[in-house]
Amino acid sequence: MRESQRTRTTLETDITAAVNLDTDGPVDIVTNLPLFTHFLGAMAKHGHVSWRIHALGDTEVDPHHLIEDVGILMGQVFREAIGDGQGITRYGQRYLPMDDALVLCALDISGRGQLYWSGDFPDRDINGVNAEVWPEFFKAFAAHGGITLHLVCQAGRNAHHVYEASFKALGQALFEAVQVHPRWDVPSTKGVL
Ligand SMILES: [Mn+2]
Repeated sequence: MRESQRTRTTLETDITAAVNLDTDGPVDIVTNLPLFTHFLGAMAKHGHVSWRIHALGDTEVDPHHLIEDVGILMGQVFREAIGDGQGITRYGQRYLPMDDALVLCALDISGRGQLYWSGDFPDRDINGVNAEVWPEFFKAFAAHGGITLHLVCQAGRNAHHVYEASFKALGQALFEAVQVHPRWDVPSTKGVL
């Protein structure tokens, strides 16, 4: 089984994150920001991966700390679970529609973590959470997961739909990228990711 777990406690957040890439469940996500819990649950459900995340953050200050730090920890356990990447597809992509929203996610488990965020992501609050925090999650996850991550908002007016579609698209693209082919070795001409 490709799995990993980590706990990280700072003065701003207290987080335990665990992943198992080789099973659909359990999915167990608890945070003190229900909207974020909802989005992470969608990512896990549609990613067919067992994510267990228990996270508390100082959201009374700003949801930013919680959202970024969960991204950091999820990236770290993902990278540990992938290991040397023996036999993985490496690339994954998904166009994810959700009513008016259409989001493209294309990613490469490259070892070089970087978010490329483009298109017309709505700049509107959802239930008091400012839209500027969402790219911070994806940026932290990409950086610490060693993932080249493109997210492109192709269409969408409703912020809830667009950002939920982004989490689902990431889940689905990751599912494709982590699939293992028994005949493949490490999918890099360099021999390492
Ligand atoms: Mn929703």
